[in-house]
Amino acid sequence: MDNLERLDAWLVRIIVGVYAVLSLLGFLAFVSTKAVSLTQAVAEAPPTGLEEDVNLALLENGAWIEASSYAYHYIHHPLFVIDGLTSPPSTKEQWVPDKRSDEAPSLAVHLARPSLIREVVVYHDPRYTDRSYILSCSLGGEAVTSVSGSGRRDARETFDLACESADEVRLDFDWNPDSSGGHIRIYEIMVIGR
Ligand SMILES: [Ca+2]
Repeated sequence: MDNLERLDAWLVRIIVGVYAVLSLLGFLAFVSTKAVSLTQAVAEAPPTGLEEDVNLALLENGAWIEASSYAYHYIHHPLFVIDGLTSPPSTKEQWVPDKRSDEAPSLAVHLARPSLIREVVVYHDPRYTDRSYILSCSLGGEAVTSVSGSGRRDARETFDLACESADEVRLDFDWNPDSSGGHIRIYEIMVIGR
């Protein structure tokens, strides 16, 4: 009987030990994951020869997103920046990079076709103030024009970013995620052109 009890005790120890090791491995896999996001175009490009400027950075205008990361456990997906809502009903609906894993956050809005860009508008969550970024437009992956974030704390930042032909607008951040200002929270990016 004693031998049987000892065997049971060892079995319990082995099962608990294996469970603990698997839990630790699962936890390490979770915290080391970097949620890169690459979306697909779900709409057609606007026609060429438009008579008026439009917001080209919209899901419904064929735009798509490439983000270095997002805070996936809080569901701050980058698609929120091209959904057309600049003041959404929930603060969930903003892009936030993943502080745990992303040392150099970037967000690219790919346009459905090369376009004339006159202006870019960035809508920040005004509760947070990080503006340490370079905003650029590119064609075929080559930067055409770049400007720096204003450093002001306005919720709405406007850039006269004249690009004759570009198919991408991107923000590259230089951040310290542990600083008091190290919060990147963006509701929307508008790319005005035709
Ligand atoms: Ca939005």
